Amino acid sequence: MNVFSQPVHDVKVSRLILRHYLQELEEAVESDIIVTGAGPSGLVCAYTLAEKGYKVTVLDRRIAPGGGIWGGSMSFNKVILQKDVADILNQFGIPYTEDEQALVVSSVAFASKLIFAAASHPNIKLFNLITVVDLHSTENKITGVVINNSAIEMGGLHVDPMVLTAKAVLDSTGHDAVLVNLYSKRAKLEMTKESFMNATKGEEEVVRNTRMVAPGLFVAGMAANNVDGGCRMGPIFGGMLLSGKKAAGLIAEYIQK
Ligand code: 48F
Repeated sequence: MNVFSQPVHDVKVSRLILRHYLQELEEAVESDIIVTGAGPSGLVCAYTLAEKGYKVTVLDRRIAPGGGIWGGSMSFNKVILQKDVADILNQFGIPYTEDEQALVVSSVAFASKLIFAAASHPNIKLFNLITVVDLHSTENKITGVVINNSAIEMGGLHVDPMVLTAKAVLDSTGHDAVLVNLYSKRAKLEMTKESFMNATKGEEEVVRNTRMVAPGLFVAGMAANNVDGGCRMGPIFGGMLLSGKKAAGLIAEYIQK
């Protein structure tokens, strides 16, 4: 007697994957917001906008979204957050321990809860293994991104990319600030570059530096400190969460206008 009453043959596996993936990718050709970089700031921004009813596409070049969260500090898989963001941890169901007036969290629980919230939200399409290689522009506004498969990019193959469009685009690519750097190649933009490590300063600055860089192009997370010269910081994440929230508010305001 067979274990499975309805065996799934290889042909069906291939057909279902193609049908459902390509349907999602086709829907992502036009969204309200494209979030590039599924680290903490990007995931929180995407989720906050999705909760407001916006259609959000999240892209990450790596196989596993979550950015710099997973490894904790020097591979010790704990991260630290300020008590002020306990409500955000509660919102995502992330368990924490309070110690010395700060919150200690498992980096694995933190990353996976944020990813799950975004990946399972009906208003979010999340694609891994997709690299943003350029920006799309219409009438002096940023109106989308140019994408390619990460393996094609890594292999240096000459394969033309594809465009996804949106009303606004977020650069949450972390230290590299990829989208803002691409923008600055074509248009005049002062970039100060990230400063030395100082968590106390950097955590304040990352929220202050979260902003619209050019019409339709927003920056959050470490990318924001790279653009405006804020400090680098280690495995402390309150600023990243608040930066994502702030970016969501700014983007919603821009789209409504
Ligand atoms: O670096 P990352 O986690 O961004 P973040 O939200 O958070 C920073 C912290 O993790 C940490 C810190 C803590 O205080 O300082 O660094 O600013 O995640 C950035 C994501 O962007 C993806 C990358 O794979 C990562 O998951 N990414 C980078 N470049 C591209 C990209 C690209 N060109 N296309 C798509 N994704």
